[in-house]
Amino acid sequence: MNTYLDVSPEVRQALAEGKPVVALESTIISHGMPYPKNVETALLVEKTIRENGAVPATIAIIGGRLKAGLSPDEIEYLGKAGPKVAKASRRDLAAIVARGADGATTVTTTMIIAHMAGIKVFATGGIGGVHRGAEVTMDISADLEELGSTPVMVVCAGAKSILDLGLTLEYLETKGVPVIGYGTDELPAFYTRRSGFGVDYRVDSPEELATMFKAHLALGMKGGMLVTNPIPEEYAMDKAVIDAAIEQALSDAKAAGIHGKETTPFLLAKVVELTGGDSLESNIRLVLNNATVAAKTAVEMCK
Ligand code: PSU
Ligand code: MN
Repeated sequence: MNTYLDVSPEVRQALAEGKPVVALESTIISHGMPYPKNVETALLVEKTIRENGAVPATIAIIGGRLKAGLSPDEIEYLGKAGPKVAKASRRDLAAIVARGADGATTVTTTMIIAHMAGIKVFATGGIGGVHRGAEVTMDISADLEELGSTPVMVVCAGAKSILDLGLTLEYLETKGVPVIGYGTDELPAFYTRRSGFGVDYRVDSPEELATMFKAHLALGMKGGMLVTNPIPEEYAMDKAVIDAAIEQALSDAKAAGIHGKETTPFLLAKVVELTGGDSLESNIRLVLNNATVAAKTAVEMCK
């Protein structure tokens, strides 16, 4: 076990007994949603995972320790601190650990720490991807590289159209990452169920997902598998409303000269502000939906 890693007693015991565990990220808590909804959601996601038969392992860096499994107090601490906590991607890990600092883990670092701990399934909201205009800015999320190299299943609701979804799929293809539609042939666009882009394979049950991921691991594939699970119809947003908010957020980001690691948190916060909280409600619902599929798949993985 890595000397910088602390696996909580509950998660350690579940892993030792071959029981299902689902990893959860913490940037969605600190940078993805406002306080206190972020903390309420993080705790509700953990509860949903338990109700579906798995043990939740929320991942973060606290006091320089890589944590797999947080206490409710630690979740409250990260949620309250919000964007004051460093958003930790792959390049930040060594610095944060060496300085004994705190870090909120993105999809990238959550995959890294989950893999260190021996956790195979991870649930989140949306992944980072190729940003619109990346042919000029070269802004491509480290999440795509990590998906190309770390063998963890990531269950998400697709990607937001703050990104260029077509280029994101091209990048994943280059990296050899299978993109699976859960109950759909189309890549979901986070707030809406459809994007107009096809997925590689459609899978309709947690059993089938587990069988496919077991084959992926047994084949020694070095990267992950991306499962895209559409937001439930009743919580999906009106496409015109969300598209307008995203366009506005993108032009505000440009006007404010936002770049680098600030881009995604800025866009996420703007979209929530512009939609008067409707998008936050959709965001919460789709995360819970992903937690359910991930937990059921983790259960199947253990059979
Ligand atoms: N997209 C979302 N919600 C999020 C994120 C992305 O819809 O919370 C967060 C995740 O932690 C993701 C990170 O890994 O942003 C990607 O940031 P960047 O684009 O800077 O790589
Ligand atoms: Mn970026």
